[in-house]
Amino acid sequence: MKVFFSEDHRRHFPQAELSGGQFVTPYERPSRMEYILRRLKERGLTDITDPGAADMAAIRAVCAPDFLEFLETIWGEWKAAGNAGEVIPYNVPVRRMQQARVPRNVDGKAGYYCLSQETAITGGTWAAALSSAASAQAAMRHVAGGARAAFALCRPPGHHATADMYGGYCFLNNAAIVAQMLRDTGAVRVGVLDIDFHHGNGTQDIFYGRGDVFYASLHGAPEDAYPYFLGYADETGTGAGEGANANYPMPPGTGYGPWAEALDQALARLKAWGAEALVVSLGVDAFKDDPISFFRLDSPDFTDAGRRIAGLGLPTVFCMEGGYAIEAVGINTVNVLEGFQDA
Ligand code: Q9C
Ligand code: ZN
Repeated sequence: MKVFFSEDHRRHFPQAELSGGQFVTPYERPSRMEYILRRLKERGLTDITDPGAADMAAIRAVCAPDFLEFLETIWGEWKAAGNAGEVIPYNVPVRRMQQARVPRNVDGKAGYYCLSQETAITGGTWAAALSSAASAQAAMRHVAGGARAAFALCRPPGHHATADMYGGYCFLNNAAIVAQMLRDTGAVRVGVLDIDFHHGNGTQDIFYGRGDVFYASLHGAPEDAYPYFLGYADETGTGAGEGANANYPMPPGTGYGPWAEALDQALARLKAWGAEALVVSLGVDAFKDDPISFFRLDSPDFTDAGRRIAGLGLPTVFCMEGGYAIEAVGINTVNVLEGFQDA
């Protein structure tokens, strides 16, 4: 399987993540990529290509223009305003507060586009986010050109980002950008399968009212897990999208038995719906030792999951999402790819 990856991910490495009332070194850190690359090479997945520049038109097909301009310019404005640290807004629009008008003030503006304040923006964030989207796009083009599958080793991840908000370590929704590109190049029905531990609120939100992209997600139940405010089983889509959204929230301690049952159900839904191409939001934070998650998957379970996903028989673009047990993140990620390949 071909891999697409850009070293420009390194340009995003904030010092600060708000966690437990303190600033800590972010869980989502550049070394994650080193572990994955090392494992890819160990297992002979050595066909790794730099994606080159991002296709901006295909990003604009999903993201709001003002949000893209915000991501590109906020660092300069933040520094010009005399701020010493990284971009971290201190408030965001919440219940019954104005959500239609964008503030001029830099703190207000950053809060407006933020959905979760653990995620800091630095001088290199925009370039890194673009390079991540570019990897996803190159993987998509490879699959559109006839390959059975490709792996986009994306960093930063994407599935929490909406068309107009960043957060949860995400800035541009790579999986959504790829799904839209697949639609625009001929696939009538595109499935997105999200196996990251966290609910992909961004991907769900982007396609919630649409009947041409089916979003299915396995994740920690919102009562107990980030992003807390979306991801319930009764969120089934709206309007033309009614019936094209399927959530499988699961409680703390969930092991591979029930998780794999949910996976099979999600795959059956995608198949019955008639998906012609598949995007997989490939997070491996469902792993038992993940420091910020609560499922109990073991490394061999990821191989089995890859095998089951291959059973769908669809052209598949894998986009890297989360996974923070960095010693095991390479093994678990590559296990999914190998399970898929060997099926
Ligand atoms: N105290 C992805 O996996 N909450 N994002 C962290 C740490 C945010 C996860 C809490 C988790 C975001 C792509
Ligand atoms: Zn995650």
